[in-house]
Amino acid sequence: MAAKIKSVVARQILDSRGNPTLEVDVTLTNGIIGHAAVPSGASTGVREACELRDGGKAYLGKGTTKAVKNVNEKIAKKIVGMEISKQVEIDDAMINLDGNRMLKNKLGANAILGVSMAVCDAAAKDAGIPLYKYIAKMHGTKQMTLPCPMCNVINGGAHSSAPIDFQEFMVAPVGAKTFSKGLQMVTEIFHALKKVLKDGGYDTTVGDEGGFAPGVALKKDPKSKFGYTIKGVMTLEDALKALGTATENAGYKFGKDIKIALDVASSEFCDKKGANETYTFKKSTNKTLTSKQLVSYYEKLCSKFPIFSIEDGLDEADWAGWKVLTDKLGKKINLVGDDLFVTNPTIFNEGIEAGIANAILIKVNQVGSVSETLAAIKRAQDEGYAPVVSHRSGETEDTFIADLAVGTGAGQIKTGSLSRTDRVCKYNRLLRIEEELGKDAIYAGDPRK
Ligand code: 2PG
Ligand code: MG
Repeated sequence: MAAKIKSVVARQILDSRGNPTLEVDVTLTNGIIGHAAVPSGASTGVREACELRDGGKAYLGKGTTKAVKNVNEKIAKKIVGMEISKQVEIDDAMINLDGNRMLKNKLGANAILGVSMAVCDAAAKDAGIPLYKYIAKMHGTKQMTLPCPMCNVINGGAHSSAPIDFQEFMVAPVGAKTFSKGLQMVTEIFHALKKVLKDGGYDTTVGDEGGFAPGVALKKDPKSKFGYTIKGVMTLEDALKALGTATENAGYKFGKDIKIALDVASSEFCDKKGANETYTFKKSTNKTLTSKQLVSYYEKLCSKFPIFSIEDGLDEADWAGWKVLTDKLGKKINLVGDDLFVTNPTIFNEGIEAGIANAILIKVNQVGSVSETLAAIKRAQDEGYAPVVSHRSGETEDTFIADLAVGTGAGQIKTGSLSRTDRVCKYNRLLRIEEELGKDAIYAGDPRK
């Protein structure tokens, strides 16, 4: 018989942006301890489950001591004594205690999620198997795979000060034979890109997810009182060209070995929501486009560059625009709903009914529990939508999502660039899983094959 929960303890820690978050230890009657830490977003969907923050002065209002207290007092009282293998029952007990399944705003989705992931970790340890295998068992996965990584090497939008409105420019090693070879390819491209940017006069500081955040290119000018003048400003298409140059310089074929995924995160620059949406490139040209014009722009970009995936191409409320986008590009391109679906099985069902998008981003903290996350992935897999497991821009050293991607056989993961430990730790965990699986380590490869 599976062990029971003996104690649940949360504490406040810091995330990769220096904001508080919480981590949770779940201790079992047999002494096993499960552990988890909670991520946090910047470009959040309006229908995401609620992240409970303290408000007030400390930590600029972002403290999580109320969420910590909710775990240590209310949640612990409710779930101590429950059998650790009952993930769905434990998650449901917490959700019912909160009373709001969609928002989880009483206890906080961050409080519930921390416990839910720590429960999953403890249950895997209690079962004596690695986390990804435990998740595979719970999920009924027929074929575990090492996911194709989408590595965010240029950070724009809300994640950096770069004058580029799109949030993420990702390289994906679709032509690699194994995960580790793919990781090597994108890592070499990351370093080649640094040189391309430096040679172009751009600085090579990085944004929130460890990708470069190029702004203005400078050239030496002895006549200027600063010693430099501006040579150019990085545009969206410059960024895409730089990815191509870096790929070729690293010795790989752009469009064959490597393809591009974009997270436009368009809700961040949608001016008018609800009907007749317009979008203004506020960080760059200030140009305003209608949904239809933006869709035409994507068609143009896809004909010029090897783009295989576009996330949040239109605003979360612009469902009419999403229908146009899906009809125009859905056969050729992965159209990923992030803010659109917020990993919520109910909202996702509405989207499936409406025939919009063909892929869903999976973020554990958008919905706030492991069992609901697995339900969203299952629904996607049953409906032929591609699930893309994802980190948040605020991350910790927790690597749960690497195991989640392998265990569910999702096929794709996006977890940032090839720098900063909060990003790289997920890739490193995938390398260890690949080694552990040995000849059974199947690389998912090209998501559109
Ligand atoms: C996204 C994510 C992760 P954030 O929009 O997909 O890259 O960003 O966590 O800020 O929502
Ligand atoms: Mg996104």
